[in-house]
Amino acid sequence: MSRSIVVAAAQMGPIARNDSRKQVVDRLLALLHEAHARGAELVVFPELTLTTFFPRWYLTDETEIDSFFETEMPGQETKPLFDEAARLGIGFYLGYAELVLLEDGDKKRFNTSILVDRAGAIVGKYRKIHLPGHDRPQPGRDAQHLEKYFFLPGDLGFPVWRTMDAVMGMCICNDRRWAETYRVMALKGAEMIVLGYNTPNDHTGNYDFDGLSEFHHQLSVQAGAYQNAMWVVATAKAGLEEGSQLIGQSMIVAPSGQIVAMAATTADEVISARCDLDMAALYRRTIFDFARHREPQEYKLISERKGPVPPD
Ligand code: CDT
Repeated sequence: MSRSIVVAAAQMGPIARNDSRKQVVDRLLALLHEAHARGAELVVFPELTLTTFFPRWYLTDETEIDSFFETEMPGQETKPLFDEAARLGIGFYLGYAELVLLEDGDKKRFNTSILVDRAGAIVGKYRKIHLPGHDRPQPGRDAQHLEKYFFLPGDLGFPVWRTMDAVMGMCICNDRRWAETYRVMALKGAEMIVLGYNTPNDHTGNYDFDGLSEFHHQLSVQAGAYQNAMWVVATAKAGLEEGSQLIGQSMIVAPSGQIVAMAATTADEVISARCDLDMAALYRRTIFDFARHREPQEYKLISERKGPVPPD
């Protein structure tokens, strides 16, 4: 008998700087209910779901910066989402800004996601490894991208979990563009990767690139899914947010690399699909039978070298 899971990507339209957590969580609850009506067992929310995409601004006031972060999960404002999802028996992925308060009074900040099972228990946490952008404001840019300023690189690796009758992994936004993200989790047996993203369509500042933002998003996710024989569910925060246009195109991609569902708007929108998890096994028994065909002794540079060193 084949194993399958009905998954929904709960895309969100823009969140304003002054929107309260309660306003956002109310929207998440509405999306959760729609996903439930479609029979979803797992709902994937975006990256930094609970606030506007604040890394576009160079903020220096500590109290203001902290206001975008969560010190506990669930906290008072997010608890209704956990409770309702558990009542409906739906698991979910949620991205948020995580503030870790250390005993010596110091702070660590991460761009984080959690995976919650159908009983409402957090089964896993991931902290974004590939942080794009800069660690200081760039002159001449309308919108900054200061993830390296606000966040530390993730320190939890790329774990995977056996949950909801599948082997699942997580990543966040820019991670989806890096081949290593998928391959490391594929080597741990992941059958499905879930991720959220905020992708401004001016993110390189080069108009020739930026016109291809949606294409590069599709290319990255479809290649990751196909080359690693896994399902990938990618959910956007989209639309015109505080003057920055974020791409939509939330999508569910099969191990064949085919897009089986895609959002048609840049607003709050649920898409869903029944994902046959054994399809991953089929591709892994054939073209991507890693144990038979990979030649890892030839790949050592990938983990030893960070940037390219061309010959003299
Ligand atoms: N959030 C995030 O990682 N966004 C990046 C675009 C910005 S790169 C300066 C992405 O890869 O989609």
